[in-house]
Amino acid sequence: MEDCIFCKIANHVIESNYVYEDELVAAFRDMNPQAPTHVLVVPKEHYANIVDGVPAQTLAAMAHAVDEVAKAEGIRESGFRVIANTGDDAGQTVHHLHWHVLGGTNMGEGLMP
Ligand code: DGP
Repeated sequence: MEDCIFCKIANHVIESNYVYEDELVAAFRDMNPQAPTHVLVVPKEHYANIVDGVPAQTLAAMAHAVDEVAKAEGIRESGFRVIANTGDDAGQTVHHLHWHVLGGTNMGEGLMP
Protein backbone atom coordinates (compact mmCIF):
# COMPACT_ATOMS: atom_id res chain seq x y z
CA MET A 1 0.00 0.00 0.00
CA GLU A 2 1.32 3.41 -0.98
CA ASP A 3 2.51 5.56 1.92
CA CYS A 4 2.43 2.74 4.46
CA ILE A 5 5.66 2.76 6.45
CA PHE A 6 5.46 -0.93 7.39
CA CYS A 7 4.80 -1.94 3.75
CA LYS A 8 7.98 -0.09 2.87
CA ILE A 9 10.09 -1.59 5.67
CA ALA A 10 8.76 -5.15 5.24
CA ASN A 11 9.52 -5.00 1.51
CA HIS A 12 12.90 -3.20 1.83
CA VAL A 13 11.79 0.01 0.15
CA ILE A 14 13.08 1.51 3.41
CA GLU A 15 15.69 -0.53 5.29
CA SER A 16 15.45 -1.29 9.00
CA ASN A 17 17.10 -3.42 11.67
CA TYR A 18 15.83 -6.88 10.71
CA VAL A 19 15.85 -9.85 13.06
CA TYR A 20 14.09 -12.40 10.82
CA GLU A 21 12.56 -12.56 7.37
CA ASP A 22 10.90 -15.05 5.04
CA GLU A 23 8.66 -14.95 1.97
CA LEU A 24 5.59 -13.65 3.85
CA VAL A 25 6.89 -11.84 6.91
CA ALA A 26 9.61 -9.48 8.15
CA ALA A 27 10.59 -8.88 11.77
CA PHE A 28 12.53 -5.76 12.73
CA ARG A 29 13.34 -3.78 15.87
CA ASP A 30 10.83 -1.21 17.10
CA MET A 31 12.25 2.32 16.82
CA ASN A 32 10.92 3.11 20.31
CA PRO A 33 11.73 -0.02 22.34
CA GLN A 34 9.68 -0.70 25.47
CA ALA A 35 11.76 -3.69 26.62
CA PRO A 36 15.30 -5.06 26.03
CA THR A 37 13.81 -7.08 23.16
CA HIS A 38 11.12 -5.24 21.22
CA VAL A 39 10.64 -6.60 17.73
CA LEU A 40 7.73 -6.03 15.32
CA VAL A 41 6.50 -8.99 13.25
CA VAL A 42 4.89 -7.66 10.09
CA PRO A 43 3.37 -9.32 7.00
CA LYS A 44 4.72 -8.17 3.64
CA GLU A 45 1.17 -7.83 2.30
CA HIS A 46 -0.90 -4.97 3.69
CA TYR A 47 -3.64 -5.71 6.25
CA ALA A 48 -4.88 -2.93 8.51
CA ASN A 49 -5.01 -5.15 11.59
CA ILE A 50 -5.71 -8.68 12.78
CA VAL A 51 -9.43 -8.49 11.85
CA ASP A 52 -8.79 -7.39 8.26
CA GLY A 53 -9.25 -10.78 6.57
CA VAL A 54 -5.71 -11.99 7.15
CA PRO A 55 -5.16 -15.39 5.47
CA ALA A 56 -4.43 -18.33 7.76
CA GLN A 57 -1.14 -18.90 5.94
CA THR A 58 -0.01 -15.39 6.84
CA LEU A 59 -1.02 -15.81 10.49
CA ALA A 60 0.90 -19.10 10.60
CA ALA A 61 3.94 -17.40 9.07
CA MET A 62 3.71 -14.65 11.70
CA ALA A 63 3.55 -17.25 14.49
CA HIS A 64 6.59 -18.98 13.01
CA ALA A 65 8.39 -15.64 12.86
CA VAL A 66 7.63 -15.02 16.55
CA ASP A 67 9.30 -18.34 17.35
CA GLU A 68 12.33 -17.47 15.22
CA VAL A 69 12.63 -14.05 16.86
CA ALA A 70 12.36 -15.57 20.34
CA LYS A 71 15.12 -18.04 19.49
CA ALA A 72 17.35 -15.38 17.92
CA GLU A 73 16.89 -13.07 20.92
CA GLY A 74 17.42 -15.82 23.51
CA ILE A 75 14.03 -15.27 25.17
CA ARG A 76 12.23 -18.43 24.06
CA GLU A 77 12.77 -20.18 27.39
CA SER A 78 12.60 -17.18 29.74
CA GLY A 79 9.33 -15.98 28.20
CA PHE A 80 8.05 -13.05 26.23
CA ARG A 81 4.85 -11.17 25.41
CA VAL A 82 3.10 -10.78 22.04
CA ILE A 83 0.76 -7.81 21.58
CA ALA A 84 -1.43 -6.87 18.61
CA ASN A 85 -2.82 -3.38 19.18
CA THR A 86 -6.03 -3.26 17.15
CA GLY A 87 -7.88 -0.01 16.53
CA ASP A 88 -8.15 3.27 18.35
CA ASP A 89 -8.98 2.06 21.87
CA ALA A 90 -5.87 -0.13 21.78
CA GLY A 91 -3.74 2.80 20.67
CA GLN A 92 -2.83 1.36 17.27
CA THR A 93 -0.79 4.08 15.56
CA VAL A 94 0.51 2.22 12.49
CA HIS A 95 -2.39 0.80 10.50
CA HIS A 96 -0.53 -2.15 9.05
CA LEU A 97 -0.90 -5.39 11.02
CA HIS A 98 2.02 -5.93 13.40
CA TRP A 99 2.70 -8.02 16.48
CA HIS A 100 4.96 -6.58 19.16
CA VAL A 101 7.32 -9.23 20.59
CA LEU A 102 8.54 -7.99 23.98
CA GLY A 103 10.98 -9.71 26.31
CA GLY A 104 14.32 -9.74 28.04
CA THR A 105 12.88 -8.55 31.34
CA ASN A 106 10.25 -9.75 33.83
CA MET A 107 7.05 -7.95 32.84
CA GLY A 108 4.97 -9.26 35.72
CA GLU A 109 1.47 -10.66 35.56
CA GLY A 110 -0.67 -7.62 34.74
CA LEU A 111 -1.71 -6.80 31.20
CA MET A 112 -2.77 -3.19 31.69
CA PRO A 113 -0.54 -0.32 32.91
P1 DGP B 1 1.19 0.48 17.64
O1 DGP B 1 0.61 0.88 16.30
O2 DGP B 1 0.75 1.31 18.78
O3 DGP B 1 0.98 -1.00 17.94
O4 DGP B 1 2.77 0.71 17.57
C1 DGP B 1 3.50 0.99 16.43
C2 DGP B 1 4.96 0.81 16.78
O5 DGP B 1 5.71 0.97 15.59
C3 DGP B 1 5.53 1.81 17.79
O6 DGP B 1 6.03 1.07 18.90
C4 DGP B 1 6.66 2.49 17.06
C5 DGP B 1 6.92 1.62 15.87
N1 DGP B 1 7.29 2.33 14.67
C6 DGP B 1 6.57 3.30 14.04
N2 DGP B 1 7.21 3.71 12.94
C7 DGP B 1 8.35 2.97 12.85
C8 DGP B 1 9.43 2.94 11.92
O7 DGP B 1 9.47 3.68 10.93
N3 DGP B 1 10.43 2.04 12.17
C9 DGP B 1 10.42 1.21 13.25
N4 DGP B 1 11.44 0.37 13.40
N5 DGP B 1 9.41 1.22 14.16
C10 DGP B 1 8.41 2.08 13.95
